[in-house]
Amino acid sequence: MTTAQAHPNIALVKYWGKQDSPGNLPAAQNLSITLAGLTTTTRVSEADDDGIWLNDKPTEDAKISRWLARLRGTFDIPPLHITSHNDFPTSAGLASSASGFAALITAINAHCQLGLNAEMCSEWARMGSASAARSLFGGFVALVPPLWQAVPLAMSAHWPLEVVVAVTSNEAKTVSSGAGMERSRLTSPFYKTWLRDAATDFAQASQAIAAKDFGALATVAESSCLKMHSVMLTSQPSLSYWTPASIACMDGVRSLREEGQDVFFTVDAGPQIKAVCLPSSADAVAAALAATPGVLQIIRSTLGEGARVIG
Ligand code: 2P0
Repeated sequence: MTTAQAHPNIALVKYWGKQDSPGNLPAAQNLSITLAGLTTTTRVSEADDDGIWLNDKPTEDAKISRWLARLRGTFDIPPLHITSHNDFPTSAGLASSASGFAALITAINAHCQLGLNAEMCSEWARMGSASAARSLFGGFVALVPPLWQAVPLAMSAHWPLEVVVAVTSNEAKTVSSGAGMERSRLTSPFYKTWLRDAATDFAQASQAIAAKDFGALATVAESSCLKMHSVMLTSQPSLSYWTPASIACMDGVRSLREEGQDVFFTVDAGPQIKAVCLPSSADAVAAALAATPGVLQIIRSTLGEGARVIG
């Protein structure tokens, strides 16, 4: 039996849309931070047949089954009993598929002695869920061409940012990210503009991280997030992920910033708000978001490490 852990990551320069080619490749480079405060723990052991338990419930997951079949096309892997547990809401815009595939390939790699290094694990994780490639690494992480294996940009200690997650719904999303991206690629009039801007956003964010320039990172990260949601909203049918509480939280973050706090927001394919801040602002940000009507739960996190075997 082998147990691995991985954390979700949140993109500060988002990707939304895939390349029209095999390998589950993002259409544009993207950049994330890994969150210590949310954890997926995955255990694999040999069994007579494959079986997957997600959060203690037996699960039929076509995505995981297809991915396992592909892995078995390259490696000799016996039937596996897989259990995976998230200590945070699953499939609700908190990147559980990212931590899930990162923990799974890390556990299988160790258990079945596949001999993959972290970059190769990242590539396999990406084939399960593109954002999962980034959860192999901690701190600040890039997912870039030509290899589309994640690349660590900086360790957490380089710039120990904090993240306050405001959970505004525990419902699983109705349209998967993959299906939503394809809808946007085919129907949003803003899709091409979105892809055109990605390289500039990526360069600006990388420079801001290297220079620890919070204001510059805030500007480019909020811009990337809002451009992605503009693409989502202008898809047909529209992909509208925000609740009234999400909008109230974004307004709250802007007000906090006007009051002098170092904070910006980012939002993924779900209604949760992630407020990224300097440690000196984290208490004020958490208090303000906790007091926002419609916020169900606050999760606070520092930046975390990459996927690893724990036993
Ligand atoms: C991101 N998201 O860059 C963007 C922003 C959500 C919004 O990557 O189809 O898990 O499983 O490969 O990569 C979520 O989508 O999609 C995602 P699949 P993925 O973090």
